[in-house]
Amino acid sequence: MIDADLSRMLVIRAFERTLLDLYGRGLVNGTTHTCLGQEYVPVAMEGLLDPADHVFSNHRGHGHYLARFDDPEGLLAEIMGREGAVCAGVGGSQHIRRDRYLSTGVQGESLPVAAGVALHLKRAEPGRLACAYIGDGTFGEGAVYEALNLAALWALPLLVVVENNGIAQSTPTDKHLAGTIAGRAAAFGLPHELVEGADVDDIRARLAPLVSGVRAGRPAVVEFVTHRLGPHSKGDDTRPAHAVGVDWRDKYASPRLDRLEAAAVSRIEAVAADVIARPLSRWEAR
Ligand SMILES: Cc1ncc(C[n+]2csc(CCOP(=O)(O)OP(=O)(O)O)c2C)c(N)n1
Repeated sequence: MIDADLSRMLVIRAFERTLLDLYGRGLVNGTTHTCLGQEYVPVAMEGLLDPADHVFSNHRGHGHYLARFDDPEGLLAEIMGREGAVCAGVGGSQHIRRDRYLSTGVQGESLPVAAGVALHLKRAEPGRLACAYIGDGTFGEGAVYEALNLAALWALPLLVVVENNGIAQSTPTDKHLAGTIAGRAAAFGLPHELVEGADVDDIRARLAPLVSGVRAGRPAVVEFVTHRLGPHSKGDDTRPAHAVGVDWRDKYASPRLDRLEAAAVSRIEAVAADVIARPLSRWEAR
């Protein structure tokens, strides 16, 4: 039986690897930020969200989109400027809008917007929430604190998901962030949950009460301690080679792989790769 979460994670990973390959071959313009190694975060979170909740994504958002929508073809078309693009090709990698999903490449831009949407939800659709993904480096933006302040003050249904991958572009977290993310949440009286494991079921079980609290007007910060296996964008990584490998067997990124037979994993991986390869070969054939 195919594990839906695992196959979703592997589709995201295949998508990101394909993109890096396409860039390497000069087939994609602009820039892109892949979430290799962080796939489990949005896959776990989507299991706690409702399609009527709002999701605000950032520059590293392909996984956030693909965990919400089963649409690798639409996203690939968007990035490559092909027919079927989810935003008619004007958004590209970082600026996607679809239903209640919105991403931005501008760090810190989304949190005040998410707080505003959370205020609307509180008034018009109680029980719904706004979930915003940010990286550790985005705590360098003042708008983040304005949003946290109002979220706490007005008891907004705002869930802030921090993907703390230990680095912001090329600056390690301990070189850009004084104190801790927990301390910053505490300064506003917000609950903070630290997630260090990568097991999707465990994560959901652990965060379910917190997410219910957010729906009831208790905003919260969830901090995932995660690892970016790929470069910041395309080839710009100053970390040692072992820190940036893209081997899917990395246990930290995909603990579920351990529980499956190698052959079953290969089958799921092949299906995931095929999902990405099919539109590409169709476009190439034209
Ligand atoms: C306002 C703003 N300043 C600078 C940038 C350039 N930039 C893009 S990503 C990035 C680092 C972001 O680090 P972090 O928030 O930790 O997220 P990660 O890339 O690790 O996922 C920077 C400086 C930007 N996109 N927006």
